[in-house]
Amino acid sequence: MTLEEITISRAIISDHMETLLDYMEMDVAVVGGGPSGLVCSALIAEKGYKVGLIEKKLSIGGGMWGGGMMFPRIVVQEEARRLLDRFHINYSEFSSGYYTARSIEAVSKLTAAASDAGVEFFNLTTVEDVMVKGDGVLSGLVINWQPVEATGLHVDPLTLACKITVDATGHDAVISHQVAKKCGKPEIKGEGTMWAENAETAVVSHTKEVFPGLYVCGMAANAVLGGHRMGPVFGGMLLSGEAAALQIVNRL
Ligand code: 48H
Ligand code: FE2
Repeated sequence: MTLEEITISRAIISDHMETLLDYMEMDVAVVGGGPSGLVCSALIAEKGYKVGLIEKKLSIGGGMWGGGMMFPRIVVQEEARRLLDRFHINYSEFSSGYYTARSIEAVSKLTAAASDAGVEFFNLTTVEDVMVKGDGVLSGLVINWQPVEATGLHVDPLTLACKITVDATGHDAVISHQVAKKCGKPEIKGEGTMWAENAETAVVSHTKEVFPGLYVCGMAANAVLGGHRMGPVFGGMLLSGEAAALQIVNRL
């Protein structure tokens, strides 16, 4: 067989362009491919919904790659151990109720699970604004290529429609801030100081719809609703992603 460059190029463009056109309308758009967004998108897609995960960076995984201060390990507490099992992430017990896992394995397995569940990934894509029309519901996302944002080029964006959006953009809670700026709500309470135990409980109870059509999960939930930070313990991120998925699946 001969390999033909133009066929290779056509294959890439045609395959992804078809996907992009298909995902101009989706059930759930999860913004941010960190641990909470990965769990959330995997568990919704697993139920058969059309889920797109939009991530501005080249790689999926958010802040989990780096573990704690670049030691590539995460800690997961007893309450979330079942999710490590659920996603086949290996771990060992450090002391009673504290488990350590390798951050690279954790990211890879969550990404593989989301992919297997049918999540479509749109990396290098930044959500720069939201669509909210007369009914006051967030019904779409305004997207652009990340290099356009990074280089400051004046290139107008495109828009896609989604029934539900999940702000899983981490500490910056980018989508919630943008909605608050343009629509006057939700109120952004801001993230608190380091207080792991409190933060880990709060991140799950803060996982909710904060504006019609917009849910927050992961660190964004604590940033919007005023929770503390927890450092490199990741149980709360996994549990928050799961909590968001359960609420959204119930609603769809
Ligand atoms: C597309 C975007 C945009 C945008 C941002 O930070 P993350 O890992 O988020 P979580 O909440 O799943 O996990 C938080 C965890 O990593 C963490 O930081 C913890 C536990 N910290 C505790 C502490 O004390 O510090 O991932 C968010 C993702 C990133 O990959 C961003 O690139 C992406 O969202 N993102 N994607 N469009 N506008 N903004
Ligand atoms: Fe963090």
